[in-house]
Amino acid sequence: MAISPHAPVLLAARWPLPADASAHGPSLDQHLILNLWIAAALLALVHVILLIGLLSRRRTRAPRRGWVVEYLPLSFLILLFAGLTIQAEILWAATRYTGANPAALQVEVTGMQFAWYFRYPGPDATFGRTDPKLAAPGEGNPVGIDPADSHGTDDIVTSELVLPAGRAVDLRLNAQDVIHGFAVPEMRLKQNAVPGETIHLHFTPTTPGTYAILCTQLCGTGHYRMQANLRILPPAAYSAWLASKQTGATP
Ligand SMILES: [Cu+2]
Repeated sequence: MAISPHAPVLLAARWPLPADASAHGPSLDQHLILNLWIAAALLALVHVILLIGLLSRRRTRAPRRGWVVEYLPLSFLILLFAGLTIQAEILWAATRYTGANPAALQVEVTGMQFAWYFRYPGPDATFGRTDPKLAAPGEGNPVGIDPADSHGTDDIVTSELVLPAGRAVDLRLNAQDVIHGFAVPEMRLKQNAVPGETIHLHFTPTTPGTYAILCTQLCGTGHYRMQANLRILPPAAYSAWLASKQTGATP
């Protein structure tokens, strides 16, 4: 269910996109397919017009109503593509700027050469301060939590992203060294993680399962192995997972 089989793509009756497992995914897919149908229809139309032009007798005089064949179709195309672009921007912004849920689950995502780390704020619901100079993956502190900040003592850091199905999530993307690309095809999410910036990405996962988190920026020699798992659990299983992490975090 989670990962669609890609081998018989050419013969498959269904659209060969990865399974949709987020609330905003279907509207993005619909817009993509609408764009492809419009492009295919315009391609066919252009060839029909070209064929008519080739087969019809050549005119000896220039047509009087040039604007009908030039400016009218041009205006139509400008409006069509502007409309499609605006709709695409609205869909893009829905996971960045609009529709943020104040009650969303907060998780920090940190990309580094060549791994993803995920941090949950713990029972105090506040992330502790971090300092890249304190980052020490070998000592269990890959994101550099400052021990001097009491908010950080209950923070939970994991190498897999575990989220409950049906709840809004607000990811804050960071990068420690170079630009990494956070991408989960089944969630229809793709966003660069940039050093020195915190970029928010919000969405609601819907379908429990295990999905691959990829890095889509060529970030160094180990780029190919920069992957992590996203596990979407039913809410009760998520609560149990979080509780097990919290007891594990207490010294
Ligand atoms: Cu990377």
